[in-house]
Amino acid sequence: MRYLTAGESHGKYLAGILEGFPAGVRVTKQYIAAQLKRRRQAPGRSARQAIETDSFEVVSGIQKEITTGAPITVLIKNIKVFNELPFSSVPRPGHADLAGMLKYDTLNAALIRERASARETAARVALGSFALRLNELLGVCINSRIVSLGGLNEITAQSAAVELKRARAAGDTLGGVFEITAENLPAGLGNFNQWDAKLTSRMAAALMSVNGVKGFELGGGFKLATLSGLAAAKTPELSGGLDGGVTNGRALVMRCAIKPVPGLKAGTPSINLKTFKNTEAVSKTSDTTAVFAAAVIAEHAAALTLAGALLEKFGGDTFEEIKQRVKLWRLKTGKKLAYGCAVSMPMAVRRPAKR
Ligand code: EPS
Repeated sequence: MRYLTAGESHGKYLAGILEGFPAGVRVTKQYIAAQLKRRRQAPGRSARQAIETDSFEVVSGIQKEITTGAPITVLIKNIKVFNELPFSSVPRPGHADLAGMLKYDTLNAALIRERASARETAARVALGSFALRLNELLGVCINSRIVSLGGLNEITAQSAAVELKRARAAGDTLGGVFEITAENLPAGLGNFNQWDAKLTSRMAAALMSVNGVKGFELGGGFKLATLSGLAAAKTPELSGGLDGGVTNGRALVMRCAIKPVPGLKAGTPSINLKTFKNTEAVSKTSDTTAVFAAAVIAEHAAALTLAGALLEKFGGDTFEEIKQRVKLWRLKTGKKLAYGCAVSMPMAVRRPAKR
């Protein structure tokens, strides 16, 4: 299975193509819309999200809401469209602006922002909805939670709202940490034979590709490095569900650190690359925090990678074939696994989305 996205932040459409997805998976329009809404309406979003509706069309690979096995194409319509690209020779420090201007040899940062913008992740969530659904139907439950916001732990809806209001009023932004879990994964996904076959490196790549992510931890992560072998042996769940890059039957637990959005309403010192005069880069479209939206995006990025790993092991053209193989495998490995919520869990039911 592989996927690609295309489209600019203020172009007419965002597009995504998912190839190698099996036939026979029911994915409703409401289900995809609910996932896009979770991304769009996450706390801490900018005014841009109030403008966008993420109205979309699945233009191939599906008939009457059931996948056909052909490549799936999703088109998402942008509401805020630039008929003519603006010009700005002032890069926003911390964004892709300067690196992209150097790379593509342009004085126009707007050209770079258009594709580097996190708007692209709407297309990934649309494609990821298919993968999330496949995981669910095979009993794999992928979830996220916010671990910290702006250095504060134990975040509730109320405490987050207070922090975000304070940051917004100051023209400031906040980073944070989110956790992604995948429960009830069959043991034996991924492979230790090659570096790029390890599910560890594939999950890290998937999650670190989410805009703004600067840190990745699997299971105990950096804490594990402080334990002795004897202590670590008593807490095997700190391996995070992967040993040798292969799922071991425990829940997969990953954490990502996301930086504060660097584009500030309060402005950041920059330079006009046309005049070489010092100036302020002021960002009006930045989120106050990306951590809540990133957690949703990361669920979908994780789902795409895990769907790929499931298809590798249990491959097949139709959902029925895959389902039977997963069932047999669970019966076989379940007897050998003495632990975990996992193996005996019934088909996972996922929270908010209507099917
Ligand atoms: C985003 C769209 C962006 C930003 C934000 C998230 O809109 P624009 O492209 O107009 O700036 O609101 O993106 C970033 C903070 C970023 O770093 O790219 C979205 O749809 O997720």
